Amino acid sequence: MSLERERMPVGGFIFDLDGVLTDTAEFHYRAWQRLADEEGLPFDRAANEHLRGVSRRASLELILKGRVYPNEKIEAMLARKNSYYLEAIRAITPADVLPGARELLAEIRAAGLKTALGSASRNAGEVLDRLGLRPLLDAVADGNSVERPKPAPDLFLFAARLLDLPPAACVVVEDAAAGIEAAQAGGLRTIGIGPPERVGRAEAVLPSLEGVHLAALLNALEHRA
Ligand code: B16
Ligand code: MG
Repeated sequence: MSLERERMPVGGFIFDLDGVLTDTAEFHYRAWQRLADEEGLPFDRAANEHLRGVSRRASLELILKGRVYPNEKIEAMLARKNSYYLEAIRAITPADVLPGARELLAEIRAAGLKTALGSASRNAGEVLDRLGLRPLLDAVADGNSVERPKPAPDLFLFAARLLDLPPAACVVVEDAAAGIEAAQAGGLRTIGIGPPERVGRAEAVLPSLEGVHLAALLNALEHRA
């Protein structure tokens, strides 16, 4: 007797941006480091790891570690960090798509399944355009789409609605613990990209999308489900 639960067939994939389709983490890191240095706040690469997939405001709160500033100062710091980030992403080109990602998006669509972006970034649209990935996506959900950031499920539920699919028919591909948590809270399927220490809660884990085909994603889900 099989104990396996009946699963809804996969209808689409929702991809995170930073850490999955491209590596904007380095640009975020440099922008935060510059702000932290100017403000005399302790910050380094290890601290930056905790900001993966975390919204801009929540990231600043983590950096401030309970230090209290007037609201205007907080808003000014957020704007300054973003201006440093925007300056940096002007250098992004289609060559900055992570290995395997473009091919995988194209393969998923050729197979008749849907693709969406599910990124916490409010700058995701600009990054997508610079990468030349927009034509490979059926829908874009980003930091401007919903109020509550990851780990709330809202962003991925919004993306599933845009794809006109039930959450259980969508697979979220994520590199951040907050993103896996968000997807699971919304009842979406999950594939983690990166080390198991970070994304081990996902149904399946892959080191990257390099050389990964649709069949491998579906197989990985089946064997961990
Ligand atoms: P922005 P993702 C996230 O992107 C980044 O990982 C995170 O470091 C950043 O703070 C967040 O976007 C917000 O970005 O400041 O551009 O709105 O991984 O969800 O694609
Ligand atoms: Mg990410």
